Amino acid sequence: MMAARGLESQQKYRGDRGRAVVTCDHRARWLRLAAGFSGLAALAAFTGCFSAECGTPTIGGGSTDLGGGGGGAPALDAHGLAEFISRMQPGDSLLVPAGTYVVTGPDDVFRPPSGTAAAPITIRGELSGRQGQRPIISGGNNLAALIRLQGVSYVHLSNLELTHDPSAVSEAAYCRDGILVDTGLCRGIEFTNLYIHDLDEYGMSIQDVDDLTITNSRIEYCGFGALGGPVGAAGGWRNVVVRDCRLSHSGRYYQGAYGSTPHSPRPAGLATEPSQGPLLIENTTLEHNLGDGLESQCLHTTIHNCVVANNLRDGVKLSGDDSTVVNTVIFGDGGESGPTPWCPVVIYTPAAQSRFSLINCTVERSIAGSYLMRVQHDTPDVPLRVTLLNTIFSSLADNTPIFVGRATTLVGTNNLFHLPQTDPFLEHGPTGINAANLATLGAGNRTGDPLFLARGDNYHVAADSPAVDHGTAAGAPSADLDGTSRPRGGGVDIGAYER
Ligand SMILES: [Ca+2]
Repeated sequence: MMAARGLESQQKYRGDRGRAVVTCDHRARWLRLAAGFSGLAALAAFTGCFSAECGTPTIGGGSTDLGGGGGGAPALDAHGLAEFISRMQPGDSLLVPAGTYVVTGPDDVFRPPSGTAAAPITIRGELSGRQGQRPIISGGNNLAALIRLQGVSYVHLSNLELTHDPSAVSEAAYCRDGILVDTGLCRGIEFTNLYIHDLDEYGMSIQDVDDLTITNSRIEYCGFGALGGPVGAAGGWRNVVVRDCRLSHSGRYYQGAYGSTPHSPRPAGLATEPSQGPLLIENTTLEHNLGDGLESQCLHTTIHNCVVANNLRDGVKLSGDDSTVVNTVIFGDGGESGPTPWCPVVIYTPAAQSRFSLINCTVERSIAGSYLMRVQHDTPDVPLRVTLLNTIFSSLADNTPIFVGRATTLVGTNNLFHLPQTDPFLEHGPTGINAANLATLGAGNRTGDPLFLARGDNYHVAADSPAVDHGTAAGAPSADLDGTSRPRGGGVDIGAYER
């Protein structure tokens, strides 16, 4: 049945679908792969490995078509690709050509098998055009996901666009997750240069993974969130890196409709369940999400060089021990105006003595009657250790204090506070801190207008800002959010940017 359907589909899409090119290290492996592929008999003959890919020029000089626009061979559709992918073996590399591949049912879902550390499974889209257009994998019929990894290891995916089928209507256009990582621990996974958008649930739903890297990817307009997933059964997220990504506009698309109505309680840019970590989020922008920008319940979370902006609910929300935010700007109200329970920074956990740090961050939000930061607001008697270093806290609105639970040990060094309409601006249990007793917080703290170049947009500071040269070098990162080395001028600046 599968073979017949594959060929039928290939003929149906003949001429307007791309060519799939498989490359591999060894001719023998390729032939074995080809022999097992049900639709291959009618396709173009093997001509050798793609030398640039396999690095074996004695074999190379050609490529193998799984179908396509040339030579009268039938093109391969999503179903054929899915079948082929299911037969890949460690070390195999599949080049998915330019084109659109419509996933119409569960049999079309890409389910790569495991590679090995030395010989991963590689599935790479062929970039086309001046804009580097990726092959598009689109789907509908309320599919759970377009790509599914279940307990597999050493799979590398790159250069693909995943979305719903824009040519379909109503349920035929419903598509839930882009990539689903569930049912078993996945290891050694790399996702690079993916564009995932306009899906009903998650861009990527990730349950249990160890050693996952997501780089240079853009995930937006997913109904439940860009990166998220269910509670893990094997430690959740471990050794996860998210780098050079844009995670935005979560909750602003659902089943064909755009708008500002949330369809999940808190569609976030990134949200994890409790996990072992570590999790590193670096050089990544999380903005315009209808839920939180970023909520990590991973132990050992590091947020480095990120911009978290204009999210409707909390900006950065942390609950895992040993979590740090560095060189990160957190700002914007997401369209909220009145008092809200949402904050730019929230720290909460039932785990006593958990440690959290903000280092060279810039935190700004001006919504009257709302906290600028909350630490153990609901469980003030559970003690934490919180360090605030070289960080700017700014709000122009009335009554926008920083709240820190009374049992928490708070150490603040060389921070700049500018909350002119809130006195005291920091509530630490029974202690109210303002300019008069700021020294009780620690050394080097000060108050004053940071003189942002453009509040709401550009959080670099003016040359005469009180942030300039008033940070401490001890514990400061060696470069700022722009990559400019620290210190410059007369010393380290307070905030995410050095001038
Ligand atoms: Ca400086």
